[in-house]
Amino acid sequence: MAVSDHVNLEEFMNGLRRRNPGETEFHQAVYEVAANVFDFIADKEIYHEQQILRRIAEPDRIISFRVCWEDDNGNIRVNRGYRVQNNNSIGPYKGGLRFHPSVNQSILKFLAFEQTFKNSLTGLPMGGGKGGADFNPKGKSNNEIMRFCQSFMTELHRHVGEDTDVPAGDIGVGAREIGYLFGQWKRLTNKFTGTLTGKGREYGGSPIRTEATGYGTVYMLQDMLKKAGHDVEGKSCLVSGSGNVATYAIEKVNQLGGKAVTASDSSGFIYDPHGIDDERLAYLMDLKNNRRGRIEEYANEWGCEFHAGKRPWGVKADVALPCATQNEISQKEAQTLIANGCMAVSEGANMPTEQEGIHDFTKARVLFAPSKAANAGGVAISGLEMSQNSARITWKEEELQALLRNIMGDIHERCAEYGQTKEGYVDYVKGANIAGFIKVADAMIAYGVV
Ligand code: NDP
Ligand code: 2IT
Repeated sequence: MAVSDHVNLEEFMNGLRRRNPGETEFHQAVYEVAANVFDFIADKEIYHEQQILRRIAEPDRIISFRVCWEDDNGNIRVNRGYRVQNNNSIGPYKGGLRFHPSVNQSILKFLAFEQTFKNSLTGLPMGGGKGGADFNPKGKSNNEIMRFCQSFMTELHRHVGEDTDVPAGDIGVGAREIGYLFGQWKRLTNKFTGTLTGKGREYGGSPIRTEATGYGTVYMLQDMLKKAGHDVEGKSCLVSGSGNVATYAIEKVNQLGGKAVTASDSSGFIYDPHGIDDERLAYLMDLKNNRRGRIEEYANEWGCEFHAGKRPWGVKADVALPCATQNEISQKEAQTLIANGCMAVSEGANMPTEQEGIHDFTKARVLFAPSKAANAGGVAISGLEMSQNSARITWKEEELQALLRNIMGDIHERCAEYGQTKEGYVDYVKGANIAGFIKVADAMIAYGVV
């Protein structure tokens, strides 16, 4: 086929939209990658001929199943569970499970697609997958959570395994849920293998897996700032979310001498000009992890502002760290951040910035680390949890801390290599997409048509 006969980006996206009607998050995630990859492969015939991007954007398989469970009042409840196994060209499917009422096929397909590139960027042998359920953990008792997890795993166990597909946590799935899920997996299979990551330390979990995503997001920020001649020290940071990723991002900001002034949940955000220092962060972690409280309680405890129903992006600060969920920075909010002098954004959440917002950040030369690079530290330590489980050993915390720092440094370098522009600006979005793509694409070519 002559190069001029190739489908162009618009034709490719039209086909994708036609084949996946209504799946707007999935379209958005694929577009972000395709826009860069089409440029990169313009003169690389093999990637066109082999239809590589079209194949990566068609999940290997999607498993969808009913999850029945009984609530504390004896009512039968029904949810829908999923596992999207996107691509296993460079390793077993790997990616988290999300329990949230908004979960649907489009969201999990976008997350599994993104995960494929993210896992490639870590340099570890992991393919891309994601799963979850439209189950709402809020207000549920421990016993209800346990029964839900057991029912969910009763179906999922047929499709996962240490060399097949290795789930982990994501929104609504933390240490407690992983414990219940792993307990049921072990019971059903009569095996003790590293089939889930993010496990408790007593039963095969890796040191620093809990901290890794948030820490990694701030390491990425640190490396971007350093390359541009700046430092985290003294920088004010807007953080959204108050879960796993947000709280450990705040911890690392504090360690590096920065100051986090906001945190949020789905009910609103708190603005604490004093900074969420270690004492206040310990309170926030206890509030969220042990008491499962709302962010407003933080404002009452520390006498600061609570803005109900709002997101933090209108506050003036140097840096933004979105760590809650997808599409939580609109184009308008991106423009407000730019107008307020925000110099860097590192995405802890998956796809938190709308496409047009990313465009505006790039145009304004804001240092912008996209999620597939910035939050890859979590899955990287998951990959190392798999290694430790296979070898039946546990590495020391200091070793894992150093490995995480190195992996994030390598990711930054690879993104900078492929994202360097002639004007001297680093387009980290482009860099992450291309660096993540190449390894998966070349493995697929090696396998032939499968
Ligand atoms: P948690 O469940 O621990 O925390 C999620 C936080 O985000 C909560 O504060 C929650 O508020 C808020 N949130 C969730 N959904 C929404 C929404 N629709 N609107 C507003 N706020 C919302 O999840 P994580 O910290 O693990 O995950 C946060 C993000 O990071 C997600 O995008 C996830 O995919 C991504 N991520 C997570 C990794 C991990 O290792 N855990 C790894 C890489 C990425 P509320 O309690 O009110 O719902
Ligand atoms: O989005 C993600 O990278 C995660 N939720 C973590 C995945 C994992 O397997 O650790």
